[in-house]
Amino acid sequence: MQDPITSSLQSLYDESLEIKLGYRDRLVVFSDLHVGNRRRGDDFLKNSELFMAVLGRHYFPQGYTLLLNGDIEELLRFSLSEVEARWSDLYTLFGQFHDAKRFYKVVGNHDITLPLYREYSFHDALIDGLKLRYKDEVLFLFHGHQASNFQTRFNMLVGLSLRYVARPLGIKNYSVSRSTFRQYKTERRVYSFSHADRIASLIGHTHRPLFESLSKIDALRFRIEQLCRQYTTARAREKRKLSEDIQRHKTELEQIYERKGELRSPRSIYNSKLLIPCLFNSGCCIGKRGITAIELHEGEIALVHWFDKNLSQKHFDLIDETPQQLDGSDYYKVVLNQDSLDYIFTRIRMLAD
Ligand SMILES: [Mn+2]
Repeated sequence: MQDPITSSLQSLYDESLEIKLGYRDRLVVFSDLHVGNRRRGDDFLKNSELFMAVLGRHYFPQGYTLLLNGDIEELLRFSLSEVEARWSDLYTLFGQFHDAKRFYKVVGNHDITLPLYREYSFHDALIDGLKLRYKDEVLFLFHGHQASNFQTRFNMLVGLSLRYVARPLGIKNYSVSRSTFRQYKTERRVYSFSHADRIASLIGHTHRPLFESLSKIDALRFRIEQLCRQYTTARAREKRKLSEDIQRHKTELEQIYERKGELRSPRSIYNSKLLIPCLFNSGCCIGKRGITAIELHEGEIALVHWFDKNLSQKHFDLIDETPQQLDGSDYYKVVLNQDSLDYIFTRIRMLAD
């Protein structure tokens, strides 16, 4: 007997559109823009120039399909007409992808009313979820609020309090989805569902980037362990570099704990003995240090971070890659993590019980 949340995830999966993802197809996934009225209090404002440059000067000319994975318009705090009027430049960019038939827009809990607006420019692009078939495997994309009972049941109440209490007081988006405990519960449910169905899921909603089911804390711990293992068998001259890498990752991990407080820091989401790499999260576009996204191209999946050099010198690259500059601008991209889809699906098949 399935619990109500698992069965609602299953029907969402069954009812979602399925398309093929070929080796040559390129897809970029962003979620959680929370676009408002372009004034102080609009969470999107700070990264908006960066976001529009990245779409217009990188992903569009590079032939990417754009998938917006929910909570794009902040309709719990602003009206759609206000958002559309203030952000015509952003809508023009979306329109380029839409006209090129390279556009999907998944509905989230903060823009859940979009399908009611028949005159909405991208009405025909709205979906609840999307199944990407890569060879015989499926990568399932949806916003993620479906896995959180609090959100689904009390969305209207949250809307009222955000619009009538938070907005006049100038309180920014304090979405319940970001409370550590709810984040963790949502992630764990999607993880179990994906694990049981032998699929990989890609969500947003919690604003916490995940790659192969690992949060940044988990990924750092994992990496430190791997490096320590390598150290024991490394040659003398490699040992120095390894030891430096271990120290650097340790410092980074300690900084996260200091910032978040050890007890409050998100726990690992997997309770099985083996980690199944079946859960991905593109993060969000309203972060202090820039925006994160998931890219799919040439059979690979990558978690990337775009940032403005003037605002964020520090970029947390786990694979020591040199940042890629966006044609002469102050905007840079680092690949936080990357892996082949074949390898990910092989592990899902082999490791899931
Ligand atoms: Mn959400």
